Amino acid sequence: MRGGTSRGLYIKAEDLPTNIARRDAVLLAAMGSPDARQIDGVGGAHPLTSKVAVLSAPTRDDADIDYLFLQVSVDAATVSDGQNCGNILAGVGPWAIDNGVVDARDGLTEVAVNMVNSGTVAIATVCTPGGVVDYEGDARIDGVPATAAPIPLTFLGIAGATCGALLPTGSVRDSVDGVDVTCIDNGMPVVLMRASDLGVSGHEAPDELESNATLKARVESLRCALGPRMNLGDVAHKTIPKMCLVATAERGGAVSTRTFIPHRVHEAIGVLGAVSVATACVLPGAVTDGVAAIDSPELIDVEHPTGAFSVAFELDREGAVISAALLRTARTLFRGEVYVPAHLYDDSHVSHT
Ligand code: NQM
Repeated sequence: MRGGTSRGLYIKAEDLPTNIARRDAVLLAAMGSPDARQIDGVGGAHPLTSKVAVLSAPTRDDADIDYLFLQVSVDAATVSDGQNCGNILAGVGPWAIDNGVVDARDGLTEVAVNMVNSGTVAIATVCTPGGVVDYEGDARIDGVPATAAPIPLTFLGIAGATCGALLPTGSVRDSVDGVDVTCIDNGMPVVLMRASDLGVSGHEAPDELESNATLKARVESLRCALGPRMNLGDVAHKTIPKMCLVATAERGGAVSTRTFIPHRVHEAIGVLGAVSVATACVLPGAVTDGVAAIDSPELIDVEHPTGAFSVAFELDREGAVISAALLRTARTLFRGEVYVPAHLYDDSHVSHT
């Protein structure tokens, strides 16, 4: 399925080996990793198209389905459950209904998804006229050419979901290696830095930033220094924290972003990544102060290389974020079986219906 601006395999947990090492070997083979082109698998040769949703019956009373997100590396033999993915999440509601896990109503159906990676619940609202998922519609999200049915997502209680605190270093702004940063986790651990502090405008195209070896090395060195301070331990081989360069908005939004995820630069921005960035924008003292233009703290437009991402907040009286809502779309692309070498899997294949 395409989920938001990402694409991945949606697999029933029961169709995968229970042993984690075997499961990971099967997923690496299914995607064709490690290989920069993923030529021997179904991965799309980019972190945004090398993703897996593992789906199973809910393990908590307030959820309809469990969703474990796995990031399959493209050019390394690693599979990580260390982060969430709000884009792939967008496909989980429709998948749950299409696969009989959730009964649809006539009109709109709310699906409560337990995001196993963080132990938090997201609510997805799926268009279900006549009790059937409707993927067609007029909703447009930047980074996806076609329109589709809207899938609003609402996140509650995601502050510190991974790092244990919204501001895991205990401070809204830190200085590391001469660079001011804001480390924040409102659903995704993100380090915000002003692009100008790193010698770039923050308006460059992703491939231009990716080919800047000096910048990449600097960003990675800051990331590895900050990982332990964000309660993430040694992050050298982890996909978090994400590293986000912020600059003044170019198209009337609140702020412009370029996000290292962490080795490639996102063509857009991750869902929970955008929620974390938008949250920093409404925090006095963050590195976005003087960079972000905030018309209303309840609606923050986070610009990215292919458009903008609107995050709507419910705030308490003190201005603290209670919940975040945003719009995604999703589409089923293919339903079938993906084959892996027989020695990896008892019956030589893994099905993903
Ligand atoms: O932040 C990419 C994506 C993501 C993650 C990444 C995401 C999120 O665009 O919730 O969606 O940052 O690795 O799919």
